[in-house]
Amino acid sequence: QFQDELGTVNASSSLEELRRNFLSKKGYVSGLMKELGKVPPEQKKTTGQLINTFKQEVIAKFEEKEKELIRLEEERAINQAESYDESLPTENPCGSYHPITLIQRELEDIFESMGFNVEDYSEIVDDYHCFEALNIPKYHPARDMQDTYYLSTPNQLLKSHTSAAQNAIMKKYAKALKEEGRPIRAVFPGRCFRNEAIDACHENTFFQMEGIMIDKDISISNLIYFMKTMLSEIFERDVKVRLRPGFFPFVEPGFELDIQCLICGGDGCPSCKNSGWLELCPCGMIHPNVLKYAGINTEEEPDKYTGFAFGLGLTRLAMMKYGVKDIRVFNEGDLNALSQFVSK
Ligand code: FA5
Repeated sequence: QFQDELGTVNASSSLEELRRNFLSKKGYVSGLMKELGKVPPEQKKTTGQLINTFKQEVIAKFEEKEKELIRLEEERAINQAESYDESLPTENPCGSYHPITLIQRELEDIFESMGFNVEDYSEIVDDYHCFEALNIPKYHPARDMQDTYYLSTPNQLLKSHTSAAQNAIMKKYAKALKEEGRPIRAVFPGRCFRNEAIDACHENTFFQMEGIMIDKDISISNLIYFMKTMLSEIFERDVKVRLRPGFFPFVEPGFELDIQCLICGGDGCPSCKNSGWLELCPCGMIHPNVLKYAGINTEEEPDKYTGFAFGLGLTRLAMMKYGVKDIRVFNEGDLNALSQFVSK
């Protein structure tokens, strides 16, 4: 009877019921023990042993059944769980690139087609590379131009501008310039961090793309040519820009290159802080000290090589190119907003 009833159990609740019927105080096994009194004395021992063996068997079978039921219930739960089939088509099978990635890649292509190398640089930098190698000595007031995040590790900070990579990249190519006469042409995009008051055109985390070109006889006209080419390729239409003097210790002369705001057409709006213009790409001729610190010009021939540098605000360029009114959109991670952009 026990075997038959055990065979029909298919859930832990009915197993419990069977256990009560057989093993509880009022259950079948206890009933058998009570019946032992009625057995003739010479059969008591063997009958008692028999009942005990039966009880042990019942307990063992219960444990076995219990394990089997747990296994079956787990299997059932796994089968019922929402299954994931990665081969099924989805609504948006391609995903999408972040607009900053798109514009960065476009720019990399443009500059590569003009012979520039694309370089990468760390986001954690030291004081020397971020400032001193750029002609900004310790305690120089120009350090206040950027509100820098310093790390608790001594002499480590979050890159506040991509110019922090200039010295290392100049050194990387200095030998080929001096020994083989290969001009240095490099762009280096990167994420920058500043403790900024955030508004429609300022973020504390934003992207820049730095560019340098160094050779004999590089002049402001080369700089203007490359800036114009880059802007006309990116916008594929006429955009108004203006060049005005700007101060950065690592260039001399230095310029601010502003773009007329494409959100308001120059009338003034929150995206350009109502000025009609947006600072986009400061630039200038690389300061002789910066070239000297990178080992490019020697004491004997201090002016042999000249070069230009620019620090393009990539996030602001993306605002203008894609008509994004508020820079915060780029960091908010809202897929509805960010998945609308496609590359050319
Ligand atoms: C610099 O960072 C210089 N290193 C640029 C440079 C390089 C000058 C080489 C000369 C030669 P500035 O702090 O102005 O300069 O930043 C450059 C550009 O980055 C700005 O014009 C702007 O487009 C962008 N930018 C700066 N701060 C922010 C910010 N908080 N949010 C978004 N974009 C910013």
